[in-house]
Amino acid sequence: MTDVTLAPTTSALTLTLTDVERAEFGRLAGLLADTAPGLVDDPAWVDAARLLSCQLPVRLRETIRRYRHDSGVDGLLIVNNLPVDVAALPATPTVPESVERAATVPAGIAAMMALHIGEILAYREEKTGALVQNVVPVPGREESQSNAGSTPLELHVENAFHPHRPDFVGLLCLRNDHSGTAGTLVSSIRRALRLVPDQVRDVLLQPRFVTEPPPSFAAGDATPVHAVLDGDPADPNVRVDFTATQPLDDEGKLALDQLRDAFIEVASSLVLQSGEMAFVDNRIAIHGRSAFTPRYDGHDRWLHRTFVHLDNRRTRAHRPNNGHVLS
Ligand SMILES: O=C(O)CCC(=O)C(=O)O
Ligand SMILES: [Fe+2]
Repeated sequence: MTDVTLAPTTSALTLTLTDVERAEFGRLAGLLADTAPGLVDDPAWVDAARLLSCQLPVRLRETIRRYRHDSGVDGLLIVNNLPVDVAALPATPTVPESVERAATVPAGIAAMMALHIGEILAYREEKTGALVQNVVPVPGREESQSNAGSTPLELHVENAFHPHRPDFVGLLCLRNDHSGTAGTLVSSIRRALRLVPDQVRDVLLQPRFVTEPPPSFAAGDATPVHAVLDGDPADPNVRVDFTATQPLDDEGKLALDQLRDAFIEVASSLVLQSGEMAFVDNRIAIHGRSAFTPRYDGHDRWLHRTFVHLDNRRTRAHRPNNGHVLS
């Protein structure tokens, strides 16, 4: 990836919890951690998390409601001062495909946030369908174009190849990297579109592209031919992964290159620190990650990732037992 010129600031919907609100959230996450059977992927625990999320501080619920209605020009929600106690964290995991099965306080925070925005989900073929996944650097995977890597991760819509890709991606920071500088790169089509000439936009609106599954998927087929932009041409949705989406012709290739340049020009780096959580609207925003240097000493960068859908009925045929895992 080439160097990124950072936009001066983002206009994300941002909320910093007061210490009283943080303590309230911490109490709920504590109750959830003590809820039987203490396993994130258990339906009874997810039910409890959904109900408890209705008791979150009212300012947080108002902010989430606004975000769900319209995620703004950046498609971003950022919540700061969440009750993550760094001193109480275990060592950052280092194994491949790491997921959070235990109902810890941070897992409860990530799950309650996701469940108040919408329906939490995961994919059977990705990280064994775990609802809360660990984003951590993995020894030997430094160069991988996945969240186990530590070289720059190219901008992408999450699971762009999938017919039921997430509507939102949540990233809760437990620990940032040692230098405190690793950044989640974010960019949105609402900002980038004005830099895309009309004739290029018209190419991107046509079905002239295919997208492969990412390396995190154990199985899956490339898409049928699809458009990169769809919906209202003046405010479209985007479906692209700049390592996995291939143009079918030269005009498509040129259009994709110009789109990438536009995204990079308006991108921002979101340097999440412990206790900060971002949601990215996966319909209008794309994300990636800067490079960083892992030490594999137990104190490396560690995020919890969750996915959200707004409408469970649309995927019912793909969710056995009306559960949260798409197969
Ligand atoms: O590490 C990050 O900040 C984002 C990685 C990523 O793209 C993901 O986990 O989906
Ligand atoms: Fe991603």
